[in-house]
Amino acid sequence: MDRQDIAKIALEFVQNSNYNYISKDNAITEELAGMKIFDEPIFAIGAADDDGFQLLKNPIAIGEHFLLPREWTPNANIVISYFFPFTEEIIKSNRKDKHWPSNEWLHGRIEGQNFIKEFSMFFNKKLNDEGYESLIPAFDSRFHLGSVINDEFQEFTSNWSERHVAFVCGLGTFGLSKGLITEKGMAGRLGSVVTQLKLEPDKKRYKDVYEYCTMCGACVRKCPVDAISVDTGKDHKKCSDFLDTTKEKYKPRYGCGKCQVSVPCERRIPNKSK
Ligand code: B12
Ligand code: SF4
Ligand code: SF4
Repeated sequence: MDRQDIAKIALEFVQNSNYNYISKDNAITEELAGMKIFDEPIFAIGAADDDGFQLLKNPIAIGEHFLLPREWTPNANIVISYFFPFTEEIIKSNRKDKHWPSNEWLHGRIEGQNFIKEFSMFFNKKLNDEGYESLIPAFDSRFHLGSVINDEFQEFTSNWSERHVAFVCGLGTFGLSKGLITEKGMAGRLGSVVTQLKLEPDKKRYKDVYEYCTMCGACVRKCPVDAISVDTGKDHKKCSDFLDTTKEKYKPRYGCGKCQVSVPCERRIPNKSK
């Protein structure tokens, strides 16, 4: 399997899989039946022994609880990180109301994440079938949210952070809002597979953690609960509390993502020269 094969597998899945389309039974309103969730993804490949992964064990970045690719699967050679951008329909819909998420965005959060799971499992099986040991950390039984750091339980962390992994693989950099900015922007979802397959890792086009962000502050103004600040960064608790409020209103779904739409990094790397 080479890069072209990977791109082909993903393209076919995104175009043809039923998981990428809202079914009649799941649709929040009748008109949303058949809505497409994601466009064609982008990939980046990182070496399993890239020093960047080791750096994530530093508590400033993630912490000791972050598991290295070879702690997930000992014979890993590479990590394949992918970003699926939301379709224009989902993005456009969430630009309208300044406070509440659109129905389309709610589908993107819930059915979109289910798609990421199904794609990851499909891709992982292809790798296994070709004889490569591989694993999807985010859907492995050892994956966990939260961790005890310096005797205190930290809720907003995990032992496999997709954005940090994507950063090390070369997929993009963080933004002020803490979302990852990729060549196809920020509005979408991430996933990754750790595998024994051997491919040439990507060259990173950046050095700094926030290199793609212009610090324009548009996300600060978009956040309905003032969770983002140019001076102090992002308050995960405020954001999470608001997501809980949306959970009460839109049960069984939830979401927000206002900081990812109508912003210069929505669908691209913003232009720093402007
Ligand atoms: C917990 C969680 C949350 C929490 C807290 C977020 C958090 N900690 O980042 C809450 C509930 C608030 C949340 C909210 C949302 N989330 Co969320 N969430 C996660 C989850 C499950 C784990 C995140 C994690 O492990 N964080 C680890 C900690 C350490 O991250 P951090 O504090 O931000 O890290 C900082 C430090 O490391 C610092 N740093 C300091 N020194 C150094 C040095 C180096 C080298 C580096 C790299 C960094 C670094 O920089 C980082 C950024 O500031 C991931 C899925 C996953 N498995 O990754 C999704 C995920 C991050 N969420 C996602 C999304 C889309 C959302 C929402 C938009 C919800 C929605 N869909 O409506 C909001 C948006 C919030 C925002 N503005 O980014 C996407 C992000 C997509 C993207 N383009 O970035 C993810 C990746 C899910 C996915 N599969 O796609 N989320
Ligand atoms: S809206 Fe502006 S400040 Fe916020 S993450 Fe995007 S580029 Fe950075
Ligand atoms: S997801 Fe919503 S609440 Fe959280 S930071 Fe973005 S705009 Fe603010």
